[in-house]
Amino acid sequence: MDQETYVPRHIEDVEIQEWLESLDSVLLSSGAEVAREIMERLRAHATVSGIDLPFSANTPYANTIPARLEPLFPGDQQLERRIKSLIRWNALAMVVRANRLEHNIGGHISTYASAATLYEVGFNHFFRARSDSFEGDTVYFQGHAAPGIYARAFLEGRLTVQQLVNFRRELKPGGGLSSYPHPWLMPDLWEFPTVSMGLSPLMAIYQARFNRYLENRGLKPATDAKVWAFLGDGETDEPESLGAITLASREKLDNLIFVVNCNLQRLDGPVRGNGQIIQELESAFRGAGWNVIKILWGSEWDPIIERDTEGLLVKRMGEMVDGEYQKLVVSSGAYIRQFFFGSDPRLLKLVDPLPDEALRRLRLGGHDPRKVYAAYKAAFEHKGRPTVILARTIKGYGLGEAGEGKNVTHQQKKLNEDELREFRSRFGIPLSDQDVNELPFYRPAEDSEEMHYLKARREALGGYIPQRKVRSAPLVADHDELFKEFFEGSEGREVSTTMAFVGMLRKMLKDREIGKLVVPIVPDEARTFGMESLFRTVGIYSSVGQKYEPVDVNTLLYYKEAKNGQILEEGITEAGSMASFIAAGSAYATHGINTIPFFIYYSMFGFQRIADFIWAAADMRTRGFLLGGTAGRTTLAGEGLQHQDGNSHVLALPVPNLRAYDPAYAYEIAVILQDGIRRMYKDGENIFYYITVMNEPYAMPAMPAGAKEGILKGMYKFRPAPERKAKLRAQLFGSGAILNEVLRAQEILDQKFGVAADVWSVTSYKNLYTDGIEVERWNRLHPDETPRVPYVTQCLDGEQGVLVAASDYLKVLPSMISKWAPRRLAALGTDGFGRSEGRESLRDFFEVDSRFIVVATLHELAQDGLVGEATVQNAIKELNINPDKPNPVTS
Ligand SMILES: Cc1ncc(C[n+]2csc(CCOP(=O)(O)OP(=O)(O)O)c2C)c(N)n1
Ligand SMILES: [Mg+2]
Repeated sequence: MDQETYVPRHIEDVEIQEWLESLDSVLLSSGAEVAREIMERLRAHATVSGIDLPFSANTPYANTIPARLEPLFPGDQQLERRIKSLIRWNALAMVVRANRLEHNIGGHISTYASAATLYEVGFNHFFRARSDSFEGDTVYFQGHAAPGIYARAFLEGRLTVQQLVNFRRELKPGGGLSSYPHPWLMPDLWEFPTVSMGLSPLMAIYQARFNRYLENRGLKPATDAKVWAFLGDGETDEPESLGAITLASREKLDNLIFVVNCNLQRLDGPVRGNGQIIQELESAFRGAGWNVIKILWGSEWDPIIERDTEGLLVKRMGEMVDGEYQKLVVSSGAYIRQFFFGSDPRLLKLVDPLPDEALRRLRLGGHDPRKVYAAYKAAFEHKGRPTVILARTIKGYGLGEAGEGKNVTHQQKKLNEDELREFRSRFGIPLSDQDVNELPFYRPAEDSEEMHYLKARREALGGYIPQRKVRSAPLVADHDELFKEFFEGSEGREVSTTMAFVGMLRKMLKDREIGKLVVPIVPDEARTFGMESLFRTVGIYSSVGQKYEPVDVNTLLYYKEAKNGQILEEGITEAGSMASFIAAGSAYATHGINTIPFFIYYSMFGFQRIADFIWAAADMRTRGFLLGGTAGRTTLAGEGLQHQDGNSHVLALPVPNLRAYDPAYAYEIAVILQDGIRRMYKDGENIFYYITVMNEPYAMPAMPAGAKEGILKGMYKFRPAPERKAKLRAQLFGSGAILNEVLRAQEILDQKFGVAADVWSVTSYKNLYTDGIEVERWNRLHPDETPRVPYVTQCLDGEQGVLVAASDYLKVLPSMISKWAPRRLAALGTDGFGRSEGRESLRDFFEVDSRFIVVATLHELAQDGLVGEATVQNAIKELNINPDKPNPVTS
């Protein structure tokens, strides 16, 4: 057919009517599924017939669940409202009181005020607690809504008045409450730190996926437990928030529910003043394959919407930008009538019967428990896809003049007496005008209807949440046998520490006790680290197994995906891998399973890129091992400025419960791993590990006797000077692959310059530093007791000679321990941008090779007047060093 021959014509109303009626009749006789199938077929038919249908991931600006399909609300709405009102009050009182007691202590009222119904419907009907017989639902609470969660825990009898009074003043006698969810600070209550926005949505996705991983690997039974993540609409601007949503749909995570509190505002103002954040999010999530449920309008709108047979109202709703919607929130009923409905006389007619005040009271969907319940139920029952609920609310709901819908509302934390009274009356809090200004926390009598109801609901759902508990039993074995072989050295065979680590990993995977608990995590770098043999032996986790014959099926190490595969091959996402690490490393609490994650990645893309996740992991008491692969600014050759890592050991310093090691030899790694497993999984310490591993091959020596303690503490003497009677003496410190340069320097110094140098392996500057500051602190606070001695000082006591340290990281690492050394310490390191070069050139460029170590040693001796300057001068010449070479720090 030639389309050109058609003359465009007006579509007759009856024609449209016929189509609509036939769809209605299908819907009535055969249901939504059949109707959908017909629509899909029609769409396909239209496409093959050459009709160009516009793509739209959006549905109209209307509730996804129409009123007629709403389930019955199973609770007592009146009672639930009274309970919710008390929680609202206590949350508000807590923040306002804290700010009266301590000016500017902060806290948030308006976030919870907008989200109260979203949480309360969850607490009363959906969130199931963890118990011995059921793993429970996992809930990520929006960080800034914490006051509401505390206020509920107070009603539940789980927090005291004292604690509420001390909100944000945790150090006061009797204890207080942390500003936001922090398991480190409140380990019995909070499970997940959520306040750095964007982290929790991504963590929730990987948590839901990890739950499936545990099921598919037979580590826990399959259940219908859900992961709920509550986020702000402004929060979705963080790239992490939406960054992994396709993983959730790809993995068919119908155990995952996002609830986005769409109050259309963030901190400064509207999220999308000139657009519609809800529609934007809908298309992003639908496009990614999620089930999207919008709850935009409350029940009061239903009869109006029903009267609108022409669809004009939905059209008008879809035209308004969020800035206009926000304006309606702060406007009178008359304004709403004129501005919103007044755009079309037919719309005005729809609200004719309603007085202005009723127009002001038209609730939004997110404040209507019936709508919220309907959405949660649909999300709970949805199969095959994750669900996101986009709930429209008002920021600062109920604050009235004090901030409802206003741009300043996010920061409102002080209400005057009138505003408090208004809030009290609005929510029917039984407090007199006099009392209200004192901001008492209100808890109904134990035998009141409210308390009975509240407790009965939680009992029915298995107990209280949030609640954090260590659920796993400690490991029992000591794993001596497992690690023994690595203490023995490679007998001259050249291997890298990465290879050595992979060897240990392979062995751990076979261990009777920990084998099944090991979770190797890798972001598309397994081949780089020589881990591909594990593909075949333990398999790559895939929730669908392997639907294809891998291209390399005929090889020994083929790419094997399996439903019970053990490796989490995450693809190129350090953030996602870290989220898996967190899920696996906190399963000892979440699931009572001691999974031991080993997340190995390109070291430069760790702390540098995902430090905030690492900080959250620390807060969460996550256990496990982070392995920075291809580490060392000069050890990773060729890759240049963006890849060569001389930073991560400095960036690891701030994380208090992280133990960071830069080991040189296989036995050092073995000692650290064995001890780490013991400390974390047997003794239950809340620490985790960062270990750098390199790709430079060299012979691995056997462990010197008595080295274990020093390896773990941070330094030990690896090779004493060959000639101990020499007059010129030095103590040299090396770490990681640079230790070999130090050993070469030791030889040159001995043979060419008559300097006897002892060589120390410094496995952890962080440990030495932590020990030093702790000893200093103790001595400062205990002046009357025998002073303690830092470990560095103990080690160097009586050791003679000048001190020179070299590492593949910034010079600040050795420098920060120099104050506990008996003398000056010269530090060589790799400050500056990397270069694309070979190892030798890089070590020359950064001045950390054996020649520079020799020169630094001689220079130190010259400073002490033990050799002449000419000796240094000669050495520079003899070792072929260009003294006017570019400065690596600034070039
Ligand atoms: C990564 C990060 N950046 C900035 C902040 C500071 N901050 C706290 S709340 C907020 C606005 C939140 O808006 P939204 O996500 O819409 O939450 P609402 O309070 O509106 O529910 C900002 C910018 C933060 N907590 N985390
Ligand atoms: Mg918001």
